[in-house]
Amino acid sequence: MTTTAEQPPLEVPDAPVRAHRSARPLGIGLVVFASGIVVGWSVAQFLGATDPIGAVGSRVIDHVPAAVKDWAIRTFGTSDKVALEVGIVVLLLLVSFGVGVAARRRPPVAQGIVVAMGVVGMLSAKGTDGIGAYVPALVGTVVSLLALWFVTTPPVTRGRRSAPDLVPGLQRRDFMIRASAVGAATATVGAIGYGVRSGRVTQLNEAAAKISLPTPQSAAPVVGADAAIGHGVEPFITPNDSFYRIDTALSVPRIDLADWRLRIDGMVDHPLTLTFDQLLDLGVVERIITMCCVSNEVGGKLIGNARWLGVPLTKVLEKVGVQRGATQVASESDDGWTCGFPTSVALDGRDALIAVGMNGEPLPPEHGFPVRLVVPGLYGYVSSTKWLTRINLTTMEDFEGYWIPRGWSQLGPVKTQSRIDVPRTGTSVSAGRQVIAGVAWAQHRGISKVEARVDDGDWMEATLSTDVTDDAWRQWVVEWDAVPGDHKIYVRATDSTGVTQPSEISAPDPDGATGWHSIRVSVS
Ligand SMILES: Nc1nc2c(c(=O)[nH]1)N[C@H]1C(S)=C(S)[C@@H](COP(=O)(O)O)O[C@H]1N2
Ligand SMILES: [Mo]
Repeated sequence: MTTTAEQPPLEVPDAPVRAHRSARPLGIGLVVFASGIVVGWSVAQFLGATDPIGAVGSRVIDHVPAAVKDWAIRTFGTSDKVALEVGIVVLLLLVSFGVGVAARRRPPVAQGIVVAMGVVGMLSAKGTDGIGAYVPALVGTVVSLLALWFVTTPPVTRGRRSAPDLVPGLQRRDFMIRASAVGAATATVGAIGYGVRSGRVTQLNEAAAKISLPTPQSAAPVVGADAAIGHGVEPFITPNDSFYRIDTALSVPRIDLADWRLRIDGMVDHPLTLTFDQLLDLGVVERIITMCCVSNEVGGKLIGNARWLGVPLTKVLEKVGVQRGATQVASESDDGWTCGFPTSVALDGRDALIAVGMNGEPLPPEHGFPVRLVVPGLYGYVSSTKWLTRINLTTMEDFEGYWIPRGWSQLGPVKTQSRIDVPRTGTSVSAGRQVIAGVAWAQHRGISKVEARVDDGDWMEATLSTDVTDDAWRQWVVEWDAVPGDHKIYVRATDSTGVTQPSEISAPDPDGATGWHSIRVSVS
């Protein structure tokens, strides 16, 4: 049988009533939290401050045990932030339910939970925007408390009593009316906040797109048609919109160029602060550099190759005068992320760049607008700070970047790797002449040889795309006479120092994955 609120169940009271009970506390809790969160978020937009949910998310990202974060990147890849957001929503639903239950029985407990959540929001935003950082969560908490009071306080004059009370003395109908009113007010404030935010993002994006970057004093190497192997291998240059993205920022920092400064200090003779124009005045060069993430699994896609326009890091280091004993070039981003690498690497002649352009455009916001570091031959986690605001000369002992206390190696030279893009694993191909093709990389050493092997056959040496630069990957292709059956195909690369990739697969943690990539195909 079915029951409605107007027809209290008589025959089987237990089950349906419980269904009502569980729906209603959730309703109360949702109204209470949604109003506070949405209003808090909107206030943050008005103030240009960190929003409480974003702040909590960032704290979770920064304080979650390294193993959990590694697992999240492994499991969800570049969708790890979506996973976190889903997690936050699920958690809020649970807490909402708790508040709803408490509101019915012990109102002070419900108020206590709301205040506790507000305090978490305030503490999470601490240190981001001065005193203003606390305002959004504070306003949100007050709104949630008012909403709690409003939707759970019975009206003075009692109406007809036909349905079980939601909270002692409060009927479902009263609750629905009040919840709708709170909902409408919340939606209005939220829409205004959203409008403010979209307006600001559009304005910053337009300003960013408008900046004209100078012509490089030294151009990137020319990429001939022979650098393109084709056959469905990933292109030599990765377009900006398909370049992998890895960072700890829950929402992409949006930086106003007029406010941006780069500070170079620490163990230097003449600390320096540069505006964007002053940085560009030092002169830019363009270089093709492949960047990859240390979290990339064997065969993974956390790698991309771009033409980077930037000021040579050495120019800036010469200007400030690096002091003897300053063994580490540490750097810091607008969102508080840090990393560092040996000064000897910065000064060994490689094209480390303070980059402002990517593939002929200003850096996209996701990839560090307005300025980031790119260092050939080092994994991103030790070198390629996006939204760069500070370069700090220090020692290897005195400073550890973001990922180091989380269990990753302090040194992060890129390991030689190779990947099979064609055929795709798990697919079937027809017998006869087929190609096996992919990419291989050993940034700053260069790739000298790639070989592929079918089952336990002989290694077949691949044809390589033109050697454009040691700092970029190379595409490779092997022709293969495919015979019917199920096959396993392996690849291995040799770098220009003559070292061939080891076969054993090891996990990315702590300093980059090793091992031969392999795929399975069936030939018919
Ligand atoms: N500010 C900031 N910069 C950062 C990171 C970050 O989390 N925050 N992640 C680093 C890591 S681990 C990598 S692999 C590269 C990725 O750069 P991309 O997102 O442009 O591909 O950025 C690096 N720079
Ligand atoms: Mo990374």
